[in-house]
Amino acid sequence: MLVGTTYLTLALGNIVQEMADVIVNAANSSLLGGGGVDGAIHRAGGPAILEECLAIRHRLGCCPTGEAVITTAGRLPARYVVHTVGPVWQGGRSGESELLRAAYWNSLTLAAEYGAATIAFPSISTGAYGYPIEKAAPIALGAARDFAQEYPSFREIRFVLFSERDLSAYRQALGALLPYPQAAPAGTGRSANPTAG
Ligand code: AR6
Repeated sequence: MLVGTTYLTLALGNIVQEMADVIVNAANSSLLGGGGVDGAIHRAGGPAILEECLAIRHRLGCCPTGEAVITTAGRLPARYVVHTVGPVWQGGRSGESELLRAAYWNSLTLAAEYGAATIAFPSISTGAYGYPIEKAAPIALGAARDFAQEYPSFREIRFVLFSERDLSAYRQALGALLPYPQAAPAGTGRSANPTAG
């Protein structure tokens, strides 16, 4: 889907192999590494990434849920890794959706500040953190669409899914996503953008 000047795309693959200015890590608050995406990024990227994470911890402390920090990408093909912390799924009534959206939004903001034109996300929170992928996919794609609508920073925002099942959940969510703002009905002369008044 094209939103403004940004393509929102889906791919099946391993995030560590993505050619993009920025890849995003599904990290935890400690920034010390872990399993899943986090383990794969630190293994493939080498020790430079952890060293930079340690320096960030030293300077700023832990990374709260919903926020993001940035390091270089060590041996990975990307230029930078944005490390963000998604929420642990607790049933959906503990602010999980807002925190998940914030994780995407803050990652995009930080990557844009570093001049990235392409960014690749894994499906944050839907592994060890247990967020149901059918609920997470519309939030991920909605955040990307809204960011692309507001800022022309990215040429491509890519979602890299690790299984056919995950890809199909994102495909379904992308199909249901409305381009934003919607085209104004012919002849009304009014914008259908709800925030445009
Ligand atoms: N490339 C793309 N997607 C992947 C990859 C990969 N190499 N590996 C797994 N996935 P998770 P979370 C998918 O658990 O839920 C870590 O221990 C996976 O199938 O990596 O945010 C951290 O240190 C799933 O759909 O991240 C944290 O403690 C999605 O990526 C905690 O896990 C996210 O799975 C974060 O949990």
